[in-house]
Amino acid sequence: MKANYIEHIGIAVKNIDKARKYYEEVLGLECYNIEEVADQKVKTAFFKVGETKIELLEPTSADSAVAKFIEKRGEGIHHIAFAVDDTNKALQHAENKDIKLIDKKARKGAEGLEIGFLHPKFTMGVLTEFCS
Ligand code: CMX
Repeated sequence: MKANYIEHIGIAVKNIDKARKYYEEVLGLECYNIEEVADQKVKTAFFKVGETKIELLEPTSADSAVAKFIEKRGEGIHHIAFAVDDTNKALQHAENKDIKLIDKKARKGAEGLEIGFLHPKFTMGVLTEFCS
């Protein structure tokens, strides 16, 4: 298993409409997709920066993982997602190395990707996502 590149960086924000102005007006990036991921209780906005994307995450419900994160830590970097060839194989590989999985199996995330998360307590505090 080898992570191919950073697919995206997830950033928790309170309000996408407000936050996107910084990415558009200061960094000159273009928002090419806004999508709600009902399963994760978030609204997402995507910007491309070279091969990598920035994913803004706004909670759509007070009990979403992102709402909890903002309440506890404030807005900021929420997770790093690595592109892998096969999310299920990458999850299995991590588990074999004693990393606790949040997702035992890949599931559908934004942009139709197969995604799976590793627990931040086992990855030096960085919530890590695999996607393929
Ligand atoms: N990065 C690093 N650490 C995090 C974290 C994050 N994003 N979110 C929570 N933690 C830490 C907490 O600070 C806490 O640490 P302490 O015990 O030292 O205080 C610990 O993990 C447990 O956190 P918690 O607040 O009690 O929250 P939960 O256990 O309920 O959930 C987590 C934490 C990571 C398991 C949960 O947020 C999760 O399942 N995340 C994966 C799904 C997700 O994040 N979806 C949103 C994005 C979806 C998308 O990109 O489409």
